[in-house]
Amino acid sequence: MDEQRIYGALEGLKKKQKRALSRAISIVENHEEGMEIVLDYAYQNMNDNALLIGITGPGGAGKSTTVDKIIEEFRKRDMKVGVMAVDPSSPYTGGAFLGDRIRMFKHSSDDGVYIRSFGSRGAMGGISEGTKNALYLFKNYDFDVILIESLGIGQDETEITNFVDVTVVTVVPGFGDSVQIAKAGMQEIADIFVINKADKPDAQMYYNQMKEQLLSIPEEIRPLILTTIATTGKGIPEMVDALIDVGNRQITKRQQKEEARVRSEIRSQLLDRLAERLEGDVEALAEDVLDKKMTPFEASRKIDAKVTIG
Ligand SMILES: Nc1nc2c(ncn2[C@@H]2O[C@H](COP(=O)(O)OP(=O)(O)O)[C@@H](O)[C@H]2O)c(=O)[nH]1
Ligand SMILES: [Mg+2]
Repeated sequence: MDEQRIYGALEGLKKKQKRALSRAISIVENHEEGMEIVLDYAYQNMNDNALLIGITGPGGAGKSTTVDKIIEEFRKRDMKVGVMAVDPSSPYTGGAFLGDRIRMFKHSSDDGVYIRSFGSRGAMGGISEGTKNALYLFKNYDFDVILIESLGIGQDETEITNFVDVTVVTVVPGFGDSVQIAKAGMQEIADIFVINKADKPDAQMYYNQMKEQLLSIPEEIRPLILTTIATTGKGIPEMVDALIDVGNRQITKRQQKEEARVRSEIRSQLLDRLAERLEGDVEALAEDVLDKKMTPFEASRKIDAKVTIG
């Protein structure tokens, strides 16, 4: 274990140095030796100060453009912003699309903004293990807002709602019809629908359709619908007002969300560990199953028995 690297990162986290945050995220993302030390520390020391906002929706809807503009708006209000950009198609080593790179560069001289890009590494949409862990690291800092941009158009993203206070679903005029949106379960996860690209001619019609569709949802839990033109910034101050407003109301749900999260968190960590530890047995017995010496059921019972004995 590179102790210098691990303890250096911890020291830097304590001092809230951004460089240390980048390093700690790399340690965790790359499963470097000593990552448990970093994660245990981060979990024990995280604070609950930041408003957590998830922005999800289909690729090309304008999520990154919106994030860029809401960073500026939060900065005008003197709020510090951390951004996690999660995109399965972006390269895994902290890389980013060219557009994201330019956006990140733009804010790189601002000490009140930290942006990090994540590939979601095998996870289907939603957020991966590495990203969840990185969120604990972000929560060691003094951000007033943490934004998580993730790619998604359906059930896979329901998970994100348990990690954030406010879930925004960004769509564009013409994206699916309202029935498709309902089918994808987006109404259940969205606290706010943002119809971006409101400069498109069919935007008003789309807005009306969506409004109509959402009428079937009881008013207390009905998602807001906002319209934006992210490229020009139209609607962005109103969107930030809504994020803060809805966010402050939803903070009361944190306890409930944590209860849902902790169990699935332990479970997924455990399954990862077991899968890693038992990979050799799976490989070995797979050969036996292929050679018809045993059924897959016997193979799993055999491995199960081994785990039980410890
Ligand atoms: N016409 C129009 N184009 C937009 C708007 N917002 C974003 N775009 C463009 O849509 C494309 C995809 O934007 P991006 O933010 O990368 O989408 P993401 O994949 O959801 O993050 C880019 O070419 C943007 O310039 C908008 O409000 N109107
Ligand atoms: Mg994007």
